[in-house]
Amino acid sequence: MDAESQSSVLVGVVMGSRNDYAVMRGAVEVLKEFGIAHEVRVVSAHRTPDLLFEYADSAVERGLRVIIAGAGGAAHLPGMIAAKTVVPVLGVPIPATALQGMDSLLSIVQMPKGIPVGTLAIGASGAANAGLLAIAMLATTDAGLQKRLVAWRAARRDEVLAQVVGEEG
Ligand code: RP5
Repeated sequence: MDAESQSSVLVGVVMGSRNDYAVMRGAVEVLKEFGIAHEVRVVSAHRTPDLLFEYADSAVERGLRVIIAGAGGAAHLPGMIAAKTVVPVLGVPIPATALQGMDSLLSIVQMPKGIPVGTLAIGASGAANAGLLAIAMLATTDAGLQKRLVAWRAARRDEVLAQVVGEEG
């Protein structure tokens, strides 16, 4: 659900380029699975800096509770957003460069003291985990959501317990 029509979007998912969506869809799919009102935007730190400022500046008054920001090349997007809002920012390094996202990871994770960005793994795992972490953050004040998150994890556990390998199958 890209919840633009809903009054209270809780999670903003932004990325530096539409090409990042191949990875960032992992976060969006998790948010959809849990029915979290969210929006998806392309916001580039170096190509649309004014939009970045406007988006981050208005995040509190728009009621956003978490912003997930994915970036590949010149991955200062999450840090710049965090610099302009106190809404928690989760950064996802995108493997879009010759360095396979290692440069993005280091750029996003090495925020100087004072302006934190919660940094996830490079790529698809990081995107999905950013969605799950956003849900866990929202769940601290939403008992129903917390219950569903616990059930989701139990289902993943049961999947693993049901796995058989080799001749045992
Ligand atoms: C960054 O530069 C984006 O996050 C993207 O990962 C990278 C390349 O962007 P495109 O040239 O693919 O649009 O801003």
